[in-house]
Amino acid sequence: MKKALITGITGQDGSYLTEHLLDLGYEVHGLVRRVALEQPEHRLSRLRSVLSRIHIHAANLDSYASIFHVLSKHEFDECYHLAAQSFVAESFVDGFSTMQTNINGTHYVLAALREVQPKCRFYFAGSSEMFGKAQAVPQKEDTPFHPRSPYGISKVAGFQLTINYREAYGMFCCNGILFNHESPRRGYEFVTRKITHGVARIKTGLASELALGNLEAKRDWGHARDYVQAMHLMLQQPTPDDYVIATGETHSVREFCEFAFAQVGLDYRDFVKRDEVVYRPAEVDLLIGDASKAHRMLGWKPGVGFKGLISEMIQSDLEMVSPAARGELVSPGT
Ligand code: G4F
Repeated sequence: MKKALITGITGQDGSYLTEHLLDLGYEVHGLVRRVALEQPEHRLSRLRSVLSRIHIHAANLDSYASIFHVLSKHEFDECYHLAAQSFVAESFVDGFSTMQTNINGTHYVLAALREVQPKCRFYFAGSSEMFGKAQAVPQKEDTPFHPRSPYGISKVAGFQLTINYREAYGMFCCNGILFNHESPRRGYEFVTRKITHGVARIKTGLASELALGNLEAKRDWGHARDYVQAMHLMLQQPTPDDYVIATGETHSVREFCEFAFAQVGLDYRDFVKRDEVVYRPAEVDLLIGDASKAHRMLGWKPGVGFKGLISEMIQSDLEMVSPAARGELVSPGT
């Protein structure tokens, strides 16, 4: 039985990856901050259905010693490094801790692996934010990076560290360059969930408006459940490499709103208000990925499209805010 370690196991991607690996027969271990163990109801909620089948260890990405301690006690075949400060807007507020967690945390995991189990295969959660002010459309593996936020810069550093450990020490290290991926498990601070949860609250009378920032930004949005499968496939290849994971379709935040509100028979223009506060000092205007290398080499393809993703998120949020609101969707998406 293969053993995998997931940092960031409590998040959206960590929870879907855990389920995927358990389905494949893996023994799954996860690193969580000690505070998560003190508040399991809240902090481990995405793992509720699998908690009895996985192994949780307390460790902190700010502490090399705590990571080393776990890695020296258990041997792993694969390590998925997903933990990060992943909210781009927050990285403008506190760039220092974003850098600390995302760069040093990645370096600590790589250095500890090299020290105690250099044969363990390593996956780094790179991001399309690294393309930032995109130098080509669509973006693929050889598109130059031009990050536009402390978060994007921290991910470029993690990406380069991963390549450096591969080249310098011969370790099996892969970068996934994942474009935006969402689901009903997405945090409420990200725009997709903010919209679908907002739509559900408005539809059920719990709110009357939704305040958003830049509606013209365009993103390539896929389903997180599809994207974790690509992470796993990268670590099953004969040689380590880097892959763009994306749907190849782009939509504006405005289009997301339009479709999401229409799903419950509403017009977004009647409810969406402008909020200056959530505009960013530097924006990433257009992201659209070319995942043809992943199609070719990994046999990976996204399963859920833009409309299907939004439908699933709206349905889930309707059920969450009001169980009586089941079946409110105007028409299922594709
Ligand atoms: O949902 P977002 O906060 O995601 P963003 O910044 O694209 O980052 C996400 O995807 C990356 C992959 O490319 C990940 F690496 C990263 O960790 C994260 O998962 O914002 C999307 C867009 C932005 O252009 C933002 O300005 O939506 C715009 N937006 C407009 N109004 C808003 C809002 N974003 C948020 N969070 N909240 C708003 O009210």
